[in-house]
Amino acid sequence: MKTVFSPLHAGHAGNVELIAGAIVPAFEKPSRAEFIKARVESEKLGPILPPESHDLAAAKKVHASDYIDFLPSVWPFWEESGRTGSAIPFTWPTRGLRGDVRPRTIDALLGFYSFDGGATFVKGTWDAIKSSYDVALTAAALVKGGEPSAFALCRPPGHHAGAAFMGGYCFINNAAVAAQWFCDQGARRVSILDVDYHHGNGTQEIFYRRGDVQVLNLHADPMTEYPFFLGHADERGEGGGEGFNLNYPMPFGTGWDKWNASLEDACARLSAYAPDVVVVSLGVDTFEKDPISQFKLKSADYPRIGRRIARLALPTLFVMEGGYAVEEIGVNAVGVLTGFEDR
Ligand code: FKS
Ligand code: ZN
Repeated sequence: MKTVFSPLHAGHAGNVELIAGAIVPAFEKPSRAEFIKARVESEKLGPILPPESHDLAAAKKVHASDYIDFLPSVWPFWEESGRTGSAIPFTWPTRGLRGDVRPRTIDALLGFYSFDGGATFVKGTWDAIKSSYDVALTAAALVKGGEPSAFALCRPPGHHAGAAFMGGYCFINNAAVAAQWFCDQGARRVSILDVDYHHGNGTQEIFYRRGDVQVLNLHADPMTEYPFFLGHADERGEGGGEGFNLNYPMPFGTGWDKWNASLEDACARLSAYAPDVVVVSLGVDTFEKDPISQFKLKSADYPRIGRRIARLALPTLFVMEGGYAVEEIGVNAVGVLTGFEDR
């Protein structure tokens, strides 16, 4: 399997986050991607290719145009405003406030285009976002070109980013961009299988009213886990999308047997939908030693996930999302891919 990777992810570094009463270095950090890349190399998964540059038209098919234009403007605006440190959203137009009027200052705009304080900017952030987008589209083109599968080693991740908002370390929804791109290239149906520990709220929002993209999400129950406000089992799509969104919320402590039962059900639904291509939002924060998660998957379980996905016998694009046990993230993420290749 070919991997697409860009070193530009590394400029998105030194970010901080607010968690459990403390401001700490963000868990989503450059070494994550480097550990995965090192494992791709040591396992000889296949060649590692640089991305080709794409314009932002494909991003604007799933995201609002003004939102995409905002992202590269953040850092220059931040500096013009006399700021240093990192740009972090902190005020949101929740219930009772006006979310329909676009304000003017950088602090206001950061809140207007986000749902939490988890998507933060430093100088190199836009170039990293853009490289992650290019990685996803380049890997998608490999699959479209006839490769049975490809690995988009994206960083930053994407599945929390909605049509017009960032959050949870995510800016551009790489998996959604790729799925839409497959549609535009002639795919009649696309399935997105999101196995990250957290619900892919952005992906769900983007495709919620569409029947041409099936979205299957396996994740920790939002009653107790981030992103808290989406991802319940009764969210099944709307209008033409009715029945094409499926959520599998699971409790803290979920291990392989229970998680695998959800995977089996999701795979059966996926096969019944008979898509032309599958996009896997690949998070490995379901791992037992993940520092911010509460599932109990073991390293030996990841190849089993890959094997099950391979049995779908469909062209498959893997798009990297979360995973924070950095020592093991390479073993686990690449374990899915070697399992997929059954070796
Ligand atoms: C507040 C603590 C909340 C945010 C967890 C984000 C998880 C991101 C992810 C992704 F795949 F997008 F990377 N924790 N600062 O793993 O779902
Ligand atoms: Zn996650």
